[in-house]
Amino acid sequence: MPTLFHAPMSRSSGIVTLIDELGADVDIRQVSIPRQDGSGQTDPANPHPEGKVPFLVDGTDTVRERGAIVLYLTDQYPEAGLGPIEGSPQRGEYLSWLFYYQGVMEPVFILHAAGLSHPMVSASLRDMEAMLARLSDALETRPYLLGERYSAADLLCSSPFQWFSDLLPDNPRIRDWVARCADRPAAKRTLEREMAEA
Ligand SMILES: N[C@@H](CCC(=O)N[C@@H](CS)C(=O)NCC(=O)O)C(=O)O
Repeated sequence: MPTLFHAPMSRSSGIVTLIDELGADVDIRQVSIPRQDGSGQTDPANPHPEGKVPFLVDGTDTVRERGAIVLYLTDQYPEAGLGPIEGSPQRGEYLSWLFYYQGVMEPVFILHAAGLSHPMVSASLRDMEAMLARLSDALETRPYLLGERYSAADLLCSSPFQWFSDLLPDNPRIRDWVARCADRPAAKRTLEREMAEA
C-alpha cells in the first residue's frame, strides 16, 4: 500500500481529499514541516529529499509534486472517474491542467504573493491576470475545467483559492467554481478534521 507523508493544513491536505474522493488504499502518515509562522520543523521521518509534503512512497518508487501525485493516483483508480486515463478523450486537457498548475499557477501565485515581477518572468509565466483569464475562459460554458464533471484537475487548480481567499478575483465564474469544489463532501471532511485537530 502506498504511503502519503502529510502535514495537516498544508499543500498535502488536497491529496488527502483526493484519496478520500478516490476511495484509495493509502496509508497517511503525519509529519511536521517548518511553517511560515516559525512553528514546526523538518521531520526526519519524512523521506522527501527536501522534507516537504506531500510525498508519496509506493514500494521502491516515490512521487513528489502535487500534480504528479494527483496523476499517479487518478491513474491507479480509473473507476473513480476523477481523471481521464490514457486513450480517453480529454486526457490531453487533463494533463495540461495538472502541468499548468505546477508549471505556471503555483509560481505565479508565489510571485504575486511576494509582490515580485520581472519582464523575463512575465515573458514566460505571464501573470496573475493571464492565469485568471485562462481559468475564466475554461469555465465560461461549463461548471468544471473539463466540462460537466468534477475532476482532480479542479481539486488541484482550485486549491490555492480555498486556502487564500484574498486571491479570489471578483469573477463569478471563478468564485462559483471554487465554491463548488469546496462544497465536495470529501473536501469538507478534510477541512473539518484538520480544523478540529489544529
Ligand atoms: N511544489 C510542491 C510544493 C510542496 C511544498 O512546498 N510544500 C510545503 C507545505 S505547504 C512544505 O512542505 N514546506 C516545508 C518546507 O519547505 O520545508 C508541490 O506542489 O507539491
